[in-house]
Amino acid sequence: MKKLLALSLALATVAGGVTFAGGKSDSAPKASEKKLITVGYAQVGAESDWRTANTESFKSTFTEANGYKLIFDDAQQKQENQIKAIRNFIQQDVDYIVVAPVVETGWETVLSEAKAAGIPVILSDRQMKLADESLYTCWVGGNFLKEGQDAVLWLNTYVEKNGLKDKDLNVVILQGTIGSSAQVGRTQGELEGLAKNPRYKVLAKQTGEFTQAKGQEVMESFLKAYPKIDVVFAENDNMAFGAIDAIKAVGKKPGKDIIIISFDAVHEAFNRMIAGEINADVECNPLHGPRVAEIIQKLEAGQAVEKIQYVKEDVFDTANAKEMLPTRKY
Ligand code: GYE
Repeated sequence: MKKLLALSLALATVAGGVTFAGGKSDSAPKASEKKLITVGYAQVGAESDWRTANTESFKSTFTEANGYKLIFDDAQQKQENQIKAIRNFIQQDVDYIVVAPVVETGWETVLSEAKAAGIPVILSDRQMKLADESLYTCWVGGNFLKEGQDAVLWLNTYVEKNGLKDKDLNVVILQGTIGSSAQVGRTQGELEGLAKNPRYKVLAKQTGEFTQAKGQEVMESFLKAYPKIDVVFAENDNMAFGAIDAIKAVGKKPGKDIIIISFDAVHEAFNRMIAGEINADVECNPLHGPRVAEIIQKLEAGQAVEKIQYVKEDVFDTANAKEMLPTRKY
């Protein structure tokens, strides 16, 4: 049998490189012999708990056992590094390029290069602003504008419930990386929502680069400049953690003297809500690895994919944090 198989295989090869498909157990390629799908992931950096969970989601999804070879690049929050990484992926002729773009603009040239090389580009997490939408296949991530709006809606309800309706409330905003779609959407949602109530006064907004250290630093300067701050919007949890330290350092109680509304809803933020230090947290789901894998599998099968795919997200607060924590995956 073996000899016969070998002979047919040789004939098939001579006949034109056709893969021999007879005799199931003998000839079917083993999982390890199948061609792996090579995916280059241009990641933003490692600036936050959210980002760590996102990286982990990609690394645990795009494994050899699952049929992938992942080339992972950490851009340390710099667009120029991401552009370099994408050029490297093109040079290595990867099958797919995935990008979580640091900022929204400035991608036309490098994406045109990927297009010319025939490599599909999938955007994940943050979006790009492009004149030519054909430069990427699709995008999957959170609805940042809605997140900003939801944060203000939560504040409106809180104000109503706690009899603060007739009080003027001074607000400061710790923004994410300026020009990132996560910052742009959240800030827009916050400002538009806050503008609807003349009792909300936005004292200042400044970037804390989505990091705990910078969030603390900016909050310290806000506390020095403004003696009465009532509400902080922190555009991610790590900046909220930094703000909490800054508030404690001036002898005030985070969550009580100053209302803190944050974004992401990572594990540690739930602990802080349980401790009463963060009042509310707008969820942003980082577990995009399996979502991107599903997109790639559809593309491999020649199926159409939706261009824009929003992930459903909730809002949590001190009232349900304890009950929800055990169900949280990041
Ligand atoms: O909120 C923040 C991270 O782009 C949604 O980036 C993401 C944001 C997330 O650094 O923690």
